Amino acid sequence: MTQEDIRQVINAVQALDAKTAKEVEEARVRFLGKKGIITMLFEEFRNIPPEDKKLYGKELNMLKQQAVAKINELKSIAETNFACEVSIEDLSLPGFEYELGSRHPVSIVRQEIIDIFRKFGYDVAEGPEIDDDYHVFGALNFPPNHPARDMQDTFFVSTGHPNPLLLRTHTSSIQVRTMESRKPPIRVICPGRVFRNEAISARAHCIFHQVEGLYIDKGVSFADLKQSILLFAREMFGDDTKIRMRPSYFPFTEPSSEVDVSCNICHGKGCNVCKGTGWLEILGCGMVDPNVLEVNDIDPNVYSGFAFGMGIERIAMLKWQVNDLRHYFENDLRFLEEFNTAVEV
Ligand code: 2U9
Repeated sequence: MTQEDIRQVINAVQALDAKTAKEVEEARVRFLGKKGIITMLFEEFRNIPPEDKKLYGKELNMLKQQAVAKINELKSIAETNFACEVSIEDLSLPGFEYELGSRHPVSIVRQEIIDIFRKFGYDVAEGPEIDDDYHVFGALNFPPNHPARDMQDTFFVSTGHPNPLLLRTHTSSIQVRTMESRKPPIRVICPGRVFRNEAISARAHCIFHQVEGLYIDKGVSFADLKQSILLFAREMFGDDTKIRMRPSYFPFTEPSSEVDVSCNICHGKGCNVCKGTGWLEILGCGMVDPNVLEVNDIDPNVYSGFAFGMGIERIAMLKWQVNDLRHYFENDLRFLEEFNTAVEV
């Protein structure tokens, strides 16, 4: 290789002309490809005597930079030309495809739950994610030393005063705020993001989403609760769905119950998803504790009510048989694209 060889290649690069993307790619391969002219000159550089290496090295590097710049310039001109040609010369060609996003599975299930309860006459209410101890615990009959009020279970934003700020651990605080601003009858559904100080695993996360509901009126009974949950379960999981209620405990409801639906995969026979039981737990519920009504200025001798709460991720896991909660938070497109069919335009 001589300096004259390098100069000739520089001239050839400067004179390069390529109109289409294909021609540009051919030029790139000719000069910069694995066996391209410039690549070969770099190969020959190894045999240059040490005293000439500095001079040749500098010129070769400049040559490569010029070639890359030229190819990039030709490429962008070719792309612009192509776009102009297409729009001017052939209007019948199909348009460029836009990649449409899709709804997140949590949003899909959230909307399904809301739509069902809207049909039952419920309004939707939202509230702050950072709330105070009174709205999250105090007004809901949590005793002062309840473990949920501990730093290990709740993320506190401020401490050291009687009503500290914290990240809500459930959306019940929205129902409390609804009772402050409205008089019964109240029929409200409260979706939202909640926070609990939990180690992240396949079955638990420190952030998840809930939908809770509250119905208060004169003469609301446990039978109303049971029928409402049954109708919801049938709308959500199919007409032949059965429910069963197991006694439970929550500070804000008395009596309280956990609700299972019949497994819609094995129809009660027992499978992996229902762990052989034929039942899947979907929500908790109960009659609003009279203390809660009283604290919120509603006379428990006149009014009664029921409330329920469910985790959206849990329902979505059952619906699509997702076995790891973390998928919902990692934004991996391979997971999210599974829900592409649900796009509404
Ligand atoms: C008021 C009165 C009562 C809301 C309720 C549940 C039962 C419940 C859990 C389900 C799974 C939370 O996401 S989860 O971990 N919730 O079991 N929630 S009753 O009761 C209320 C709310 C507000 C004023």
